[in-house]
Amino acid sequence: MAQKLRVAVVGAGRMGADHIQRIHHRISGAEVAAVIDIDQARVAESIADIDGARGYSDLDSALADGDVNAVLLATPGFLHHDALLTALKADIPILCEKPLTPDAATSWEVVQAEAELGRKRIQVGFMRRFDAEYMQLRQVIEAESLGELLVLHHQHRNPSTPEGFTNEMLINDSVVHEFDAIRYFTGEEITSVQVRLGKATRNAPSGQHDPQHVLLETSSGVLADVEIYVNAKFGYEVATQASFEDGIVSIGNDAGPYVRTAGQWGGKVTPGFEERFGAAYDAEIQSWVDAALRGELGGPSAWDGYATAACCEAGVEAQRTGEKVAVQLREKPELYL
Ligand code: ISE
Repeated sequence: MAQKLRVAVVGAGRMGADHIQRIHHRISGAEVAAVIDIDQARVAESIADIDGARGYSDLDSALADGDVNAVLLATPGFLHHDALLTALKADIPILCEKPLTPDAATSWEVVQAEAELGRKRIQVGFMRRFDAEYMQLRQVIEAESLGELLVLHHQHRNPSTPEGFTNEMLINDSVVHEFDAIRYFTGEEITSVQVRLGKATRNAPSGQHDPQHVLLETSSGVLADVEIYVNAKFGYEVATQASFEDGIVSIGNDAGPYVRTAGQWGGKVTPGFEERFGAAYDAEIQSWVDAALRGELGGPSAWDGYATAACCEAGVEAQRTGEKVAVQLREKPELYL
């Protein structure tokens, strides 16, 4: 393997631009070699301060030029499938922002293509696995230091939603993180999903029912619930409380300086996911780079992407029908065992 990853970043929007700056300024062992986006003005802006980085409008041309040995996909999920198959053909390390693809059938095609290649090349961008408190909670669960894990309560609150954020996206774009987090914490697959729609906020755009209450269970019977509330206005919050036989663990509560001034006391609310998970994104990308340079995978795999896509599919059906929907998973290929 090369000494450095020469990364082609596909998509120079909000996440792509963030990753470009991250790789350029904070990640060792990697540099931005190419940026690909149909919007050439955006490309030019994103590489303005990066010597040697080149702009393209499609991934094939960037790969054909031969200066690239890794791909980071930061386009919307519906564009991932074809780009993933192209990058797998090139047999180079891939970091794919979540979701792997927007549905289980196309995610399964990606898993099959990678299994055929016989090497794990795709890491999925579930950055929460690199958050310090997430890792600490997982350690408590694994070590059973508080006995068995019984129940997980997740709160996922966003201040507002971007234009075009549909009702299904509450599941596919937001709860998808919770599906992965529950699988990460428990080391188990999720077996069923139910969605309850209660009283809704007047602050949601039309077509969105917000908040929603998502109920899940895992293969050993751990119960989990998620409050997904994406127009919560006050700020950003992603928190979990875990109930064990011998104690309760809470993570994700706002921290930072506690200030008293002008007759008031308090601290600051986290504004968004970049601030909440900035350190986790750094750790995620560094882990991807370090592992890729060793020819390994540094985080969640294409199987994790497929399994969460299957949960999302069950979640959207549950949202529509109000029923408890079983998650359908195919047999795990040997590569991921
Ligand atoms: C967004 O795409 C993210 O990935 C954020 O982490 C999540 O909090 C938000 O709900 C999503 O829309």
